[in-house]
Amino acid sequence: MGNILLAETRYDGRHLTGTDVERSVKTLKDIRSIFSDSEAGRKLPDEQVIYEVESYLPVPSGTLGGLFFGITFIHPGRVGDEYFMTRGHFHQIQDRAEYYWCIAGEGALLLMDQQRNTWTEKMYPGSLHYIPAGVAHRTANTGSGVLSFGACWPADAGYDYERIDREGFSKILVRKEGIPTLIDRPTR
Ligand code: PAN
Ligand code: ZN
Repeated sequence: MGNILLAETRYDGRHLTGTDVERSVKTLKDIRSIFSDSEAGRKLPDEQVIYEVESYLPVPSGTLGGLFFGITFIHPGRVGDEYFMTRGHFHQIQDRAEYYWCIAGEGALLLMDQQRNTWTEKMYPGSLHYIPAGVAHRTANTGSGVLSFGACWPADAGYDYERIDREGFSKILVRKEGIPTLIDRPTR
């Protein structure tokens, strides 16, 4: 191959591999409070894996003009009627957008703007999602297998998890008569 370098990090259409790939796992005990039905949450094991992320962060967090890349895998399941989902966040720097694309499984992308209007986009293999700047994002697995999706976002976007921990999304995604349905978040 002469002087053509081989990339050390690889994406085979399903997984990221290479020494620079970071992995994180979220179990129920890490995120129990994001689910509305706390009684149902208490009945499930602490170590229940909800989602895993493989990420490639080639520049330091905060680098202006840099890009991050990640694959998220959400396991199938529900806490009560609410589908397993990610914690969800606004970006710390509000005017930072992001791309998601669905690789496998079935799910929904929940989006919430600054006025707390919440809507969803269906995720299926091949679906592409542009998350506009200033919009909070969370994904839920509505299928019976693993939902996996890719993401690409600016390295300086940062994460504001606290606002979602404090205020939640205004709506939640639940299984109602077998169908994923967006309903107002019950007041606790
Ligand atoms: C994604 C998310 C990933 C996990 O890479 O970070 O799906 O979700 P939480 O970060 O909400 O736990 C992304 O949106 N990055 O900006
Ligand atoms: Zn994000």
